[in-house]
This record gives sequence, C-alpha cells and structure tokens, in this order.
Amino acid sequence: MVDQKSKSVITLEEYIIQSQNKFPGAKGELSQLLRDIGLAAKIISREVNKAGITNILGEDGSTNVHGESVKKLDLFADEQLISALNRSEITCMVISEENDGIVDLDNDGGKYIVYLDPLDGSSNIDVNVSIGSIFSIYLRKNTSTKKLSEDDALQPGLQQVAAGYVLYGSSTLMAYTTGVGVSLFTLDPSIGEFILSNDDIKIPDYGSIYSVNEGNYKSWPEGLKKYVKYCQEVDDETNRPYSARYIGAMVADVHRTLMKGGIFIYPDSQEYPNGKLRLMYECNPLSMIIEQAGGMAIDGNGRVMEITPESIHQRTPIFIGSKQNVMKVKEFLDEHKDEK
Ligand code: P6P
Repeated sequence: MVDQKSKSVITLEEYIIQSQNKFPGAKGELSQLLRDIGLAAKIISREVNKAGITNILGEDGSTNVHGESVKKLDLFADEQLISALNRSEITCMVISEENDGIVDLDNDGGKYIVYLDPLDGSSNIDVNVSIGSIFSIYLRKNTSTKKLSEDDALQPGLQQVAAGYVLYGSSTLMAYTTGVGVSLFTLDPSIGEFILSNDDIKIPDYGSIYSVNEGNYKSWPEGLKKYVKYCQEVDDETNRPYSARYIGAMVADVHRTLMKGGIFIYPDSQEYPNGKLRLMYECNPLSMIIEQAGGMAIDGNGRVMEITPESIHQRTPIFIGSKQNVMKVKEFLDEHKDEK
C-alpha cells in the first residue's frame, strides 16, 4: 500500500516512483515504460475528446490484420503509443492490432516486449461511446538472439510483468498492475496529470450484471444458453434476475465488471469459432488485471493466462469477472459440454 495519508493528491509519476522504491533492485526501466504509456494516453485522450470537431473522425479506408475497417483515431493511437515506447529505448519490440507483424524498434538493448490494442472498441468512436487502449508487457525471452522474431513474443499471459488499460469515457482512467495489486488513476485535464484514485482495487466476489452480445445467442454453446437463462430467472437469494449491460468495447465492459462485479463473456461462435477477442493484447492483459483484483478469467476450460500462444493475433473465448459468477458459468458449460 502506498502512503496516501501524507498527500491528498498522488500523480501517476509519483506513484510509479514510490512503488519502484519498494523494489530496491529495480533499475526503473519498467517505471519508465509505464510513464511512457501514461504520456501517450494523455495525448490520445486529448484527440479522442475532440474527435468530433476535427477531421480525425471517420474511416481512413485502410483495414487492420483482421479485415476490420480502421478509423483514423486507431492509427493515431497506435503511432502515439509506439513513438512513446520507442523514446526511452527500453522496449525492443511492439505487437499491435494495427500492424500485421512485429514492430522491431531497433533498440537492441531493449528488454521489454509490449503488446498493444491501441484503440479497443473503435467502432464506438463515431457514436461517442467509451473506447480504450490496452497494453501487455513481457520481458524479452531470448536476449541472446540478435534478430527479434514472433517467437520472442509468444509467451503465456502468466509471464506478463505488467498489464493495464486506459478508458476514454466520461473521464479518462488508467488502470495497471505489475503483479502486486491493481492501481487506478483518473486524468485531471486541468493539470494534465493522472491522479491516483484507488491503489488496490478488488473486484466484488459476486455481481448481478452479465455482459454478452445476445445477438449471437443462436451460435452459443448450450451451457452458455442455459447460464443466461439462469441469469434471467427470479431468485431473491441470489439477486436474480441480473441486469444485462453491453457497451461493445471490452475495456469498458471489463472496467464496469471490475468496479461493480458480475461477468463479461465473449464465447466462441459460428462467426468466431475460436472466439473474437485477441488473446495477447485483449484477454491476457485484462485477465491479469481481474485476477490481481481477486477475480477469475477462463476460456471456458482453464485460465486464459495459462494458454500457450501459437500466433501473435490468435483469438480466444473469454469468461471474465467475479469469482462466483465465473465459477457458476463454468458449471453450466461443463454440465452441457456434450450438447449441440
Ligand atoms: P461485437 C471491439 O471491436 C471488440 O474487439 C471488443 O472491444 C468488444 O468487446 C467486441 O469486439 C465487441 O464485439 O461482436 O459484440 O460487436
């Protein structure tokens, strides 16, 4: 815990330095990397908040590796994050949703690999609904090999040294973890600083909100169909029926789940037989945050963060949120796993 009694306001930079001082051996490189991401987040937040009045809104005609149309803010966010990471020369490679392959930063001494979803939920940009940036940080695996390759980046989520997100909503929030709890900051635009708002967030053990795109109901696994019907039944003891909430931006739906409890689900479906969401730069970082806050994140069988990745853009189903809610959906999935 950071001593908050002595100061009413602690900035992201101060908090990172205070936290680093708890690890005497630390050279401050991870701290610098987190500060770099914080700076890029402020710049992206400024553009997101004025996107409606500049020509930055709308599509630039290109598409990302998944064939999804890319909005100009996606590219802007990608550029800002990569340039911020490049400046301190401690990151050797970036993998981003907006780039087909790895981005080798030519920082041969760089010890970190960073995965990015620069602007998650970008389809919400034009309708002024929350969007976010997600980051996941690993140590470079093979320091001996000069030439970086995807293999250096294919590490299970349990190997993440840090992870977090920025949520551009009614205010701009940044949450991150380095493996010792989850800290949350709110951007004060009047001073251009992220201010600590909670230095050890815990997700409620149980929640009454479920979050899934019910438009895909027909192609869900049978156990998920039965679980959603369970959520909709009346039972005062378990505070059912639950409320259904779905924003369509994973960062926003998972942040609400972190703060209020409940569960967010994106299962496999006919359109996405391996799930829609990306393992390395959506599911692993958000799973690290939720597990560090006391929740759970599974792919329908085991922990998301135990998946051994085979490709940098691979997808996975995800059931993430309060421990009791995730265990309950797992019961339904297991009970009906052989039914079509
Ligand atoms: P659907 C946004 O495009 C995204 O990758 C996630 O942020 C979000 O949770 C999901 O896709 C929404 O997908 O199929 O419900 O529109």
